[in-house]
Amino acid sequence: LPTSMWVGDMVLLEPLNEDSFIENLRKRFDHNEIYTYIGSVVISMNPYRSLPIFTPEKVEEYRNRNFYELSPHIYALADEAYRSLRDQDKDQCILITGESGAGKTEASKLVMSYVAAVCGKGQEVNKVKEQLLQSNPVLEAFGNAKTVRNDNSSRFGKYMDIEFDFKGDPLGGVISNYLLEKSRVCKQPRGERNFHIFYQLLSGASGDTLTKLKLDRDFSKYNYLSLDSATVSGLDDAASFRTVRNAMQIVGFMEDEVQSVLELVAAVLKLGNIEFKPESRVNGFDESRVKDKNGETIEMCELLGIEQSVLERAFSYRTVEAKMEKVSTTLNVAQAYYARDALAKNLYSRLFSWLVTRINESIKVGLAKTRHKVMGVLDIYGFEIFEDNSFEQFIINYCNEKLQQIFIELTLREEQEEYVREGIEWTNIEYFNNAVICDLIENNQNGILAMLDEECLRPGTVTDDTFLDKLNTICAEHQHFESRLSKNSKFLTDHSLPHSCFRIQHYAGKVLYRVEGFVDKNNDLLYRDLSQAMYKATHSLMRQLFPEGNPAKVNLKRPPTAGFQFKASVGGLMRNLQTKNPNYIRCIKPNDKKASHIFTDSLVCHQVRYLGLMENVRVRRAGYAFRQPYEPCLERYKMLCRQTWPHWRGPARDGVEVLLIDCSVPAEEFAYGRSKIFIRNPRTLFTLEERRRACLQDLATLIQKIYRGWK
Ligand code: AOV
Ligand code: MG
Repeated sequence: LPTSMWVGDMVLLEPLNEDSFIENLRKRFDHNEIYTYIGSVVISMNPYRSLPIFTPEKVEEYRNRNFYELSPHIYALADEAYRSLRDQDKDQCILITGESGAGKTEASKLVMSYVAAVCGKGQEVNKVKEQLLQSNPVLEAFGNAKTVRNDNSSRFGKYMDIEFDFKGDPLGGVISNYLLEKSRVCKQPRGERNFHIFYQLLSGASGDTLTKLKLDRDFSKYNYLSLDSATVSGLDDAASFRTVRNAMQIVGFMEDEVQSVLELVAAVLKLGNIEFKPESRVNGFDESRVKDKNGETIEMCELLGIEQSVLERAFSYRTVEAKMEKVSTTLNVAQAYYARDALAKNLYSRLFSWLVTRINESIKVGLAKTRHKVMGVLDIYGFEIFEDNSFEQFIINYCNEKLQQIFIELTLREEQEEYVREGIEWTNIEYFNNAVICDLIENNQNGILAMLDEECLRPGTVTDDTFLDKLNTICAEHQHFESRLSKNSKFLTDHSLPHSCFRIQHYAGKVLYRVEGFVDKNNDLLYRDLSQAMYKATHSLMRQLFPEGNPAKVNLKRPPTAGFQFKASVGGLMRNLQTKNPNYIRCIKPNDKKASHIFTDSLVCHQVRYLGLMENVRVRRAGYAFRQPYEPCLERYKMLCRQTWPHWRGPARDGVEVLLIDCSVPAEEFAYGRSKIFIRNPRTLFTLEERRRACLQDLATLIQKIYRGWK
C-alpha cells in the first residue's frame, strides 16, 4: 500500500481482504500509528515501547473533537464515551479485549487517565480522581505477575464502575474483582514469578520495616518465590514498592492498615517456609509434625498473633463434623503440606479481596439524590495458552469467550437496531458465533462446569480422572443424539490426546487442559481446623478474612464451588454490561517476544481472524459504512457547495441533501435516516474528504497570496 492509501478506518480499505487488512495494520504500526478504527471500534496494537502520543497536549487535541476528525486514537474513543455519558446521559462501558500481553491493562489506564484529565476540576473532584487512578498500582502490585506471556500480567479480572454526577464530574466508583489466580502464591511455572508485591516488599522496604516483618531481603530464602526469573528487566521492584505505598496512602489506607497488609504478605512468605516431618507412627498412622529449625513458625505466629500450639495442631489434625459428632484424623506429611499451601492461597486471595473492599470503601459514592451516570471499564485477564493449562486457564479462557460473545451480540444488535431505528433496510451478515463454546462450558445440565460441580459434590471417591471419565462418557453418550457437546464438536476428542487431558476448540485457538487439580481447585476447601486457628489470631485483619472460623457460627453447608461462583459473577457482569452503551477496544499483540518494532504477520492474522475483525468490517460495509448526524456532516463538508457555504439556512437534513446532489454523489450511495445520513461506499466519503482537503489547501494558498500581497 502506498502511504497515501493507508486508511485510518478499515471500512475505507480498498480492496478489502485479509491481506490488505494486515498490510494496513502493519504499515500504520511501522509508522507508530498503533490505533486503527473499524467504524467506532478501536484496534490497538501494542507498541511495546513508550510513544509520545499520550501527552497532555494530545489530550487537549482530542478533547471535544469529533471521532473521525483526527487520526485514530484511544483518546477519541474515551472522549466520545465520556461526552455521550455527560451530554446524552447514556451509561457507557469500555470493553477491552485481546489475548494476554495485547495491551488491555495499559489501554484501560489510558482511558481512565484521559477521562480524569477532561472531566471537572476542583479540590474535591481532584481527590476523587486521584483515588480512582491510584487504585491501579495497588491492585496491580497484588494481582499482577510476570508470566511467559506478559511481564505485568493481570491474574484477576477487574471491572470498575466510575460514577459521575449530572455535570459529568466524577463522584467515585466501585471495583469488582473476578477470581484471582491464587495457585501462583505457592508455585509458579518456569520463567514466571509470584505476585509483584512479594518482590517489591523485599526489594523496596526499609531495613527497619523488614526487621519488623521478620523478613530477609534475599528472595532465595523463600520457598514460594521462584528464583529463575526473580528479577525482570525493565521492572524496578524497589521503586514500585514506593509507588504502591504512596498509592495506598492516597487511596486512603491508614498507616496501621498498610502495616497489617504487609504483615499478612510476610506471613504468606513465612508459611511457605514451614516444613513438616513424619512423627513416629501413632496407632499405625503416619502423622505429621511441624519441623522448625529456623524459627519460621514462631515468627509467623508472632506476625499473626497466633499461639504456636494452635497452629501446629491445625497442621497435624483434621476434624470433620458430621451429625453433631466431631471426628479427628491425623494428617500425614503430604496432607500437611497440602493444608499449608491451601492456607497460604486462601490467606492471600482473601487479602486481595479485602484490598478491593477497602478501596471501594474509600472511593464509594455517598448517598446521592440524583441518578448517577456510570462508565464501566472492564479489564480482564486475556486469553492464554500455556504449555500446561489448568483450571485457572480454563476459567480465564471461559471469561474471554463470554466477552467475545458480548462483542458478537452487541455489535450485531447495535447495528441492526440502528438500521431499524433510522428506518433503513438491513440484511444479516454471517458470523462465527461462539455461543456454542460458552454453552459447552456453562450449560446448566451438561456443561463442563456443571459436570465438574456434580463430580465435586458426589459422595464416594472423586478424583480428577473420574471427572475426566465423566466428561468423556457424556460426550460419547451423546455422540448420536446431537448433544450440545458433540454437535458443535468444540470438545475435541481425538486419539492424540495425552493422558488425563481434554481439549477445547476455543474461539481463539485449541487449548489442551490437564485435569490435574480441577476437582480440588473447584472445591476450594480449607480445613476447618485451619480457618478456626486463623480466626483465633489476634491480628486485626484475620477475623475478617476467616469468618467461617468463628466457632459460634458452625455452618455445615458447603460453600459454593469456585466454578459456580465464577459463572454466577461473570453472568452478572454480562447482564450489567448489556445495560450500557458499549465502546470496544480490540487489543492486538504484534509479536511473541514482548519486543518493539516487530510485527509478525501470522500472529496478527490469527488474532484478526478470531477476533472476528474482518466480519466486523464487512457488517459495517454491507450496510452503510458511514453514518453521521446531519449537523456535523453539513458542518464538515459545507465548503464543497456554493449553496451551503458559508451558511445553510434550513434543516440540516435538507442542507446535506443539497450538498450531496451538488457533489454528484449518486442517489443509491446514500440513505436518509431519521437523524443521520448513511453513506454506503467508503469511497464516497473518501472522495468527499479529498475534496475537502483540496479545498482547504486552496484556501490556505489563497490566504498566503493575500498575505504576500499585503507585504
Ligand atoms: P494485557 O493486560 O493485555 O495482558 P498489558 O496492558 O499488561 O497487557 O501490556 C503488556 C505490556 O505491553 C505492558 O506492560 C507494556 O510494556 C506494553 N504496552 C502495552 N500497551 C502499551 C502502550 N500503549 N504503550 C507502550 N507500551 C505498551 V494480560 O493482563 O497478560 O491478559 O493477562
Ligand atoms: Mg492485563
